Amino acid sequence: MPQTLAETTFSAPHAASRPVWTTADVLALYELPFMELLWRAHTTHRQNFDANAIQRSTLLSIKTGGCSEDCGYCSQSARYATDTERERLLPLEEVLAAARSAREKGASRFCMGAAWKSPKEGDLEKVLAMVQGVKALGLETCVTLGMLKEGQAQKLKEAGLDYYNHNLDTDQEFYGKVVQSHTHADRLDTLDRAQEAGLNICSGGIIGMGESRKNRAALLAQLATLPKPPESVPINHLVPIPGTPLGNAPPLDSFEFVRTIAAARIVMPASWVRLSAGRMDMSDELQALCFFAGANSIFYGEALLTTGNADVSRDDALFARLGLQAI
Ligand code: SAM
Ligand code: DTB
Ligand code: SF4
Repeated sequence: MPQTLAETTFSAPHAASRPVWTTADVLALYELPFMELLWRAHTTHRQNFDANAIQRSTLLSIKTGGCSEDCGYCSQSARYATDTERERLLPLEEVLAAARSAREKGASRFCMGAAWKSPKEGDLEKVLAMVQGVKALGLETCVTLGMLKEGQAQKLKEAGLDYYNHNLDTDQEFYGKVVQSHTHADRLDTLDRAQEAGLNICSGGIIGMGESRKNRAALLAQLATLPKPPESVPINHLVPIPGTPLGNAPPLDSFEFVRTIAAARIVMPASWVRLSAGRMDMSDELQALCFFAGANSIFYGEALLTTGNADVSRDDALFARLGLQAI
């Protein structure tokens, strides 16, 4: 493990001297006894955040389906026969109405997702207007539009965008087994462009695609050692989509998912770690364990992009039962 664990856990967030996590270091965290790992993760969490406060983001798919890419987990790829229908880019007014409704329900951030390999210039102009409109409602803004070309990140920044979401999804070694139409290096280039433009980045991955523990550790090590760690780290549990190559992926041990949240918290102590896709199928107890392990953000609302999410009423009841404060 880098230096001593105490140094790792207690070092100032994003300090110049932040530890350089290797895959072996992160694997060593995964291999700790479960209670030890949870204790260390929770301790780190408390040193950096209010452990009883959970941030809530609401997602909206602004352009659904018909994507040229072949990501093996995705309902929106045009290459697989899924139930997702191709739709056009939503009109501005529809997006703003959804954002107003999310604000009324208590979300603090509004995330807009598009099923694109990368945005065309004309489409980007329309998204810029959406970002400006949502921002004017007093919400934080996030978009996920695929790969960004030179200058596009700058335009998003100028429009007032707070976060750009672009997940590494899995480590370099496993990536080619899940996606062939673009590379892991392409994903890193986009993160680089977004960070260079001064955007906060939201980048994490999907767990449960048949990757090994070493692949999971390598993903976290890579995220933690980006030039700047992502401000937001979504940890998605694969939602198996019938018709995709991963529609029948073998189930993952829930404790391995909790270990991933805990390891993410330890290696990225000052980042928001989001318990993302897959919550609908998780028990309240499993979610509570994830919050204890350091998850402090969720997607809040009836839907993710094309699949369902935990009901708002269920989330409200869970927050009340656990004494969690929504922020
Ligand atoms: N097209 C853009 C891209 O690929 O970056 C943005 C939209 S894409 C749907 C956003 C993210 O959703 C993916 O990077 C992946 O992490 C997540 N995702 C997609 N399908 C998923 C699934 N079936 N289960 C869990 N996460 C999924
Ligand atoms: C992220 O990491 N997960 C969200 C958001 N960022 C864009 C998307 C989850 C998608 C789950 C499958 C679906 O609804 O299509
Ligand atoms: Fe397209 Fe994004 Fe889905 Fe890949 S994950 S198929 S790029 S929408």
